[in-house]
Amino acid sequence: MERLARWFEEKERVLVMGVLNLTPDSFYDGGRYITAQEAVERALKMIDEGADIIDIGGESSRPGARSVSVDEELARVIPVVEQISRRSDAMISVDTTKSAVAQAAIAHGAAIINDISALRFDPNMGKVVAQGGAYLVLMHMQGTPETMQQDPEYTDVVAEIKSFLQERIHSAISTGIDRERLVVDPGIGFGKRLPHNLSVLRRLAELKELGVPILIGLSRKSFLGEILDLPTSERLVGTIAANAIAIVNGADIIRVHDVKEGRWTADVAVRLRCDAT
Ligand code: PT1
Repeated sequence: MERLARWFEEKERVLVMGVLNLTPDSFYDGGRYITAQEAVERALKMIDEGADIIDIGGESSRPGARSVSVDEELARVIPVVEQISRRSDAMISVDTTKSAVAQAAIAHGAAIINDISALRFDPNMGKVVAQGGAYLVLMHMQGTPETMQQDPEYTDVVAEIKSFLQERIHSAISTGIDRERLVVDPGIGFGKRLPHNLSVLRRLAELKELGVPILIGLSRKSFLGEILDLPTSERLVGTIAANAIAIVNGADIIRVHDVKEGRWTADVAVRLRCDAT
């Protein structure tokens, strides 16, 4: 819990969030269910490789993904949260839009709720996060995961994301969440075509004006596949290149599948910011 708090004092560090998917249909490492024990081992390895945060997801949000029931998501996520928090002091984040999952996760040791709907899908989410004293990631998405890639359109993508996030920050604060506990995320690949994703990464400085830390999740996403004409398994170098630029442009937290490479990218790129000492 203390580590994100320290971000506010010591800004010359980028946090690395390692992705732990508990879904059988993840876009990169999916394809089968992993057991709780395998998931915990994977998390401990990511922590050893330099992850500051483990982001645990029990429902896929990739384009076209199907939703899962509360009971199924609880059964996948909670045992893993509980065991990781028992065996490590890394921060635990839970990628969920459901307040029941968030509440149980916080009770079992999660410090961050990563809500890709930014409090829009479950009316109780704000209250649960406020009462639990957790951090909250507010992410931008046009549409829903099922429909978001059908025909995303913007007049000015960065201005629209910025005003959406500003409104969601005010909404979160009005439910009782401290401003100091908020993180924003422009939602790379969530209702955005290639030029939209590129504009966001080029113009991240405009989102810095919101005054809260910025999380970027671009690891192995399809915009890299479009540029490189390569499948997810071959997108690591593109991921590193784009994360380095995102960090130079102001990203504070990067969400990655490949933690060792993400850690090295972060530690070099943060030193190459114009205002680095
Ligand atoms: C993200 C994110 C997330 N991404 C946050 N949480 C995913 N805060 C899940 C593609 O275009 O960026 N930020 N949780 C994964 N979602 C996607 C979206 C995966 C798009 C792949 C694509 O390939």
